[in-house]
Amino acid sequence: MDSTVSVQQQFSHRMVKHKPGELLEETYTVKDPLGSGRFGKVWLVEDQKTGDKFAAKQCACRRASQRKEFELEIEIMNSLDHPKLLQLYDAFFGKNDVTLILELVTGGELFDRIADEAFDLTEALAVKYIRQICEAVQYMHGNMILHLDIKPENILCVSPERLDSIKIIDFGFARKYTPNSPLKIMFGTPEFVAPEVVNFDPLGKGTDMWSIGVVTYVLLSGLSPFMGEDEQETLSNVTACDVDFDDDSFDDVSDDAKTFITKLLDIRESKRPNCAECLEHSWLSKEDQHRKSLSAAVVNLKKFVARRKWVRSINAVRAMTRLQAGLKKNDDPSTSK
Ligand code: PIT
Repeated sequence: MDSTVSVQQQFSHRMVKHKPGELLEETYTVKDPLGSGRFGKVWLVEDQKTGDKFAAKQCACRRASQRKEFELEIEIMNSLDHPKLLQLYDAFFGKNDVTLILELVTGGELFDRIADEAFDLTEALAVKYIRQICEAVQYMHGNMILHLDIKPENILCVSPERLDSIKIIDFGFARKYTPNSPLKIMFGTPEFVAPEVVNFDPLGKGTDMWSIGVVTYVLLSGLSPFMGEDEQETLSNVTACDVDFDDDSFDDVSDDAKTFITKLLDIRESKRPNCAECLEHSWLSKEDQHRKSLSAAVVNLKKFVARRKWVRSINAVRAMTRLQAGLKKNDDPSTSK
């Protein structure tokens, strides 16, 4: 079954080479803030010549190693041309910051929209979302790229009028994958990372599939399957693969959906279904079933979204403190490189 959701792309895919930071202000005018996250602030900007609107993500970036990370992100975005993956338009490297000019989407974060009062979440709609995520990730995996940070914050709605159409953002953790040279990295978001990330074992395509399983679980229940009292407990719940569907909010969720999630949350990376297998799974192939409203999930999702925002604001303060500490250190001639 093809995705029933087609979207227009704002511009056709471009190969972006970064330009000097001084050119940024000559080319774009900053309008309104669009949001913020781990990645820094995102602004609505306008091309001064054409009036075209874009999103601009700006990050403080002073070290050569941080610049390398952005070069990799640009290289990866240059190789990804898919309507469900946010496209890169332009990039500027300034003295102390990096700015990426990105495709503009205006619908905000998917989970924020679902937690809205009037939103009628059904399993049929969840199927539509998870299909789009699987199609996008299938394309990435086909190009031997792992996303490695699939989580609710990185799923945006295309526009307030098209809340059924989404795009995946943030390729800041994405990596090229070569089966014979094991990729071991320790990053990501505790609630959504796979056991092999926590255990520092080799990562693979299955690592993203685990995160899709967690996102599906949260989408259908509003509950976070591995959430503990603190980060340590969350990570040990992940490595124990300790997951159940006991909560009342699962009463309205189909067995088909639970089987789908269980297959993805397999402790063995290589045993998890890939995107093609997910798209063929009976839960994802019957979009027109399950029209019942998941009202318990929406109630829980409101709490989930509020808690995530709190965690993110704490992390933003921590990042700022680290940044300031780093700046102080750099000011000290005895420690600067
Ligand atoms: C938009 C609208 C919006 C946020 C974004 C884009 C953010 C995109 C983004 C892209 C990345 C990344 C982090 C954030 O690493 O509200 O059009 O590649």
